[in-house]
Amino acid sequence: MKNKSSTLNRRNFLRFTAGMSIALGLDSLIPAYAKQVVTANEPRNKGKYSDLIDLQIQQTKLPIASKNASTLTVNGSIPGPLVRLREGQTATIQVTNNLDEDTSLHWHGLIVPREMDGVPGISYAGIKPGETFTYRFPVKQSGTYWYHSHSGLQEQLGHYGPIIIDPIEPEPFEYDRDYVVLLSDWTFEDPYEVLANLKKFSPYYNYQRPTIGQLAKNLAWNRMRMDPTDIADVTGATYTYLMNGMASDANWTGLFKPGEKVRLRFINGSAMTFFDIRIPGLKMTVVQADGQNIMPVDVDEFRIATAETYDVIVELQENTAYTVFAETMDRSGYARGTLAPRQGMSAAIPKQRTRPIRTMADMGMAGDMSGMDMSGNNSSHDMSGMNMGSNNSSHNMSGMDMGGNNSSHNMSGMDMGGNNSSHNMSGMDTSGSNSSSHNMPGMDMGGNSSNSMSNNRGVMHSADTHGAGNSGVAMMSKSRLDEPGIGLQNTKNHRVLLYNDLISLKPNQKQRKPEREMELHLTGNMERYMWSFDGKKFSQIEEPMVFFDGERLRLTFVNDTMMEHPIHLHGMWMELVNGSGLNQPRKHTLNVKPAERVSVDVNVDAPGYWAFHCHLLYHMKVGMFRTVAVVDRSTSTT
Ligand SMILES: [Cu+2]
Repeated sequence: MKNKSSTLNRRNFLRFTAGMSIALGLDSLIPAYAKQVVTANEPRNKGKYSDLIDLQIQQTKLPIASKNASTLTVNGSIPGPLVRLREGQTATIQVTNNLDEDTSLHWHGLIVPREMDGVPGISYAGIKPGETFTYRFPVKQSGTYWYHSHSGLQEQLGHYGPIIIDPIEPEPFEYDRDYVVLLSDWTFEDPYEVLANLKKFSPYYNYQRPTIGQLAKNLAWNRMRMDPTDIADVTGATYTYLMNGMASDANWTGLFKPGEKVRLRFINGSAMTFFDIRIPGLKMTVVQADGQNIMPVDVDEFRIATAETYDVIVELQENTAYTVFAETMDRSGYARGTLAPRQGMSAAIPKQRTRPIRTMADMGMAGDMSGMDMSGNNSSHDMSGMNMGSNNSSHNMSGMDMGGNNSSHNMSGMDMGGNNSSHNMSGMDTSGSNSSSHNMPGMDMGGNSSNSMSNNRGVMHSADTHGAGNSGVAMMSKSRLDEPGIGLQNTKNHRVLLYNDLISLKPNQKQRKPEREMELHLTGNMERYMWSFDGKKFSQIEEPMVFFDGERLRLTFVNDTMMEHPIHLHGMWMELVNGSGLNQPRKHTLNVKPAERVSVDVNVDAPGYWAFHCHLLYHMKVGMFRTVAVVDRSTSTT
């Protein structure tokens, strides 16, 4: 059984001997949804649910982008097989470890008993070589989810796959067929080598950055440990981006009949990559986020953070092919597939857009100053009330070069620590941001509460900047739920999904005012490739974060860093506080933008220990991770 597929050159096999695989009996190795040409997911009709699902974790040699890859698979394919469950059933899933190291399997987004959550060291001891672990849990929800290893860097090697849970109640939308579209990133490098490269030199994979020489000359940038081209830590320089396990030239294709509605279940199963998804020529109606029904939103594009899922419905009227285009946030690559009425058709692949550049708002500069009138006739930007924190010297932005390649864009007149009231920023490159709509909304200049410019006041960072594990601290954080995210601003006549668009279809019965609030800072030192919470890596933490059983807890995340972090809480839902009243959407993974302040409410109802972490694999690995202990308040000593 082990390595059964090692001699199967999967993609070439498919490409050159299409159709023969069935005759040879090898077809069963490839999950139906991940075949090169698909007519629909495995059936969603009743009675098709296995009583026992068998998953084999094994080393497998597969071709990826026509090259041989040493992968770590579930049942011999990347992604692994579709785990299809039905709400209300009890799932029984056997996972066998055929590796010579420990493994594990976590059900991402599923609310399961703590000992079934699959996190080594927290839920259980992991699965030893040669062992089989049997997961058994009641299925209490429905929607699109995924599973992956929670051991080391195994996930990067292919240890992941999709989950669909069919609901008991009929769904509030209709479609004729559905497809899983699982996006991931593959590297031919050893993942530990990737991590070592990042630790040695964090911009290792940022081939688009300004040269070292340019940066070295610019001492201010060095002091700030910032680089405006830091969009992704790991890029197309090493990654091949996959759609259902296929590189773009293999062109995963989902078939449809003109006139049909097709549901696409997008899953971001990547280790480190944010994708921007569009299907030129089609509107997408987003109907679920993280497996939860939302009020339908028609969009042209949406960003999917690592570990999120979005379900969309598209209506295909024309007898023509459409490209499913998943461009990476840093524009260094893309995954691509096709929806077509017939096999072998394809549509144009869109031109890749230019790489975005971090803005003042991403750096937590006073509000978003990109909209400031830079024309020189405005001398009233008095920032004398701003508290820049205790480590003033690192926030000196003189000589700051926004473009990285244009020395005339500097802010040499800016003195953030002093009382200078004439901060002339003329010449500042606003990186193409809209110059009229962002005029410093509600900026709170040092705690003056009489400021009522808007309901989205920035909040200054306190003097405690969390030590050496946190550098280049965002001084001002604010809500960014109404922003589509970097690189997606100013898209005219092109609607991009916002977190503010996510409104739960049904009101939440258990919603009430939170009794307690915890503020947690997402912190990092990019230069040393340190990522943490409140400045402390997991290895520096002795006590878990304590949640009290039965409480409703507001968690407020403040991102002190210039990178996005998709934050994942195990065992309990996070309800996004986005102004939708009783219809706050439930999220298992929340993308927190640079310098963003965002809150979620949690009904704490799952006693025991749970993982809580950034879902960027290397961020988690180096320490952006915590254990949450849900304890009885009366027995707690804290
Ligand atoms: Cu992170």
